[in-house]
Amino acid sequence: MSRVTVAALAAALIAVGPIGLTACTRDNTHDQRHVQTPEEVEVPEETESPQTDGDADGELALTLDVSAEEYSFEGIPETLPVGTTEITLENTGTMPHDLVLEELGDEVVIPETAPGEQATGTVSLLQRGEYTFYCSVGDHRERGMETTVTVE
Ligand SMILES: [Cu+2]
Repeated sequence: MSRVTVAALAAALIAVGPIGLTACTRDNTHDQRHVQTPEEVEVPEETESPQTDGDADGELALTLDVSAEEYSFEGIPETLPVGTTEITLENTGTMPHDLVLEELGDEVVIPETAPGEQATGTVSLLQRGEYTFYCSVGDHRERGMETTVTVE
């Protein structure tokens, strides 16, 4: 082996060395980023999960058939269970009627339904207490189309 060959090999090794170290450093940096990213994503996912599996799309607690005429509702019981209740409103009167829940911001449970028609809607009563259903058409509520129920 001549001195020239040894010197060339040494130069080649020195030249390769830094490249190899640089490659390793870059890999480590990438590895750390890959490890951190899933952890940062998993935390919010775990906190969101309990919020999405509530009673929103759960099973119905009760199914009710209610009729409306001038000026009263029939078929709304004095008590309702906590949970989601499906209500089918049949308008047996001669004027349009709807069914609105005063609590929850006057939520429309059943939109205005014409005489002889029926419609179905759901209402989620997730807290115990007193709730008032009424008809928001004209002065129907003042004329007696309201019913208070207790959710328990
Ligand atoms: Cu009405």
